Amino acid sequence: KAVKNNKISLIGVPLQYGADRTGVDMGPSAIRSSHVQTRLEALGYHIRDLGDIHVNRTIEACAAGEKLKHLKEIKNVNSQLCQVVADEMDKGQFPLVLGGDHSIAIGTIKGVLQHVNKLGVIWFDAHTDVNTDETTFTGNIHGMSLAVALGYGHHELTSIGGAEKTIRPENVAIIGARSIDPGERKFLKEKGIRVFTMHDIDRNGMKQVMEEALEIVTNGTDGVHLSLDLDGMDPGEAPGVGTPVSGGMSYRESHLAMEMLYERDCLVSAEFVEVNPMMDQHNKTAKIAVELIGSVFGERIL
Ligand code: B3U
Ligand code: MN
Ligand code: MN
Repeated sequence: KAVKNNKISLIGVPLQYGADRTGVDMGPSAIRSSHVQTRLEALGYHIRDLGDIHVNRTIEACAAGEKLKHLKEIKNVNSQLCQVVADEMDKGQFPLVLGGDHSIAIGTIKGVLQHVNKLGVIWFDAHTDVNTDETTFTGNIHGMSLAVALGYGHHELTSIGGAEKTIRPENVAIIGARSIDPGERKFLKEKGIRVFTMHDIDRNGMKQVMEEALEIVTNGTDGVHLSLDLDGMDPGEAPGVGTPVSGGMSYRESHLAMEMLYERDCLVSAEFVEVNPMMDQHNKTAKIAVELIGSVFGERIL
């Protein structure tokens, strides 16, 4: 088995505050209803479903107010998530986190970093999520989570799980980007983060892009985390996302990326985020999420 660990813990995070938009909080139930557990069991994995992390839904927690919207509750949820992910890895479980908006990558990655010192990250997304409190136009924390994992941004976020626990820019590969803010452009350039844009995928094909990306995330690391934002895919195929951007990765390209990740045998954790059933057609996007989960855990056509 190429994902050596055959014990998976499912962790739902019904968080929407990072996207400041309703619907994405229903992502975990949409993915569960699309039979993620039986699909993984059919591949020979043992699944422990931990249920959902508690998200406070009172008016106070919902109040946006400050520049970073819903900072307090997002910090609270991510701190819990960090602890749960670390605890599961302690028990030898593979954490598979179901979002929820992409701000949950903060808690997932910080949790994994309690175990894996040098962690590579594949960030599959239409966006690059490297805004900080200083560069953000929207105040939405889901556009900041990769920067936080690298150690940049608001102290309330970078301090989760310990400010010293960070990933390194040279071991990050962003795949599928096509919507990058000016401040993010500057950040990516300054830190030397490798971005495989849709242009690169069009020009060189997903096979070459993944070969290069896998080299970056495995070089000198002890494991790789997959952070997959469903809006990386083309909204024609995966319409159930909060911030669709046209011109995304196709169904086949996305599966190829997952299959190549499985073959490389490097994953230690994964998360599938931004599934928004309220924007979806017949739960199509949650179903695609489950199919991609199948591929990254070893499902093959033949
Ligand atoms: N970069 C923009 C837009 C955005 C980021 N992530 C999503 N949308 N899903 C921002 O708000 O930071
Ligand atoms: Mn994202
Ligand atoms: Mn995105």
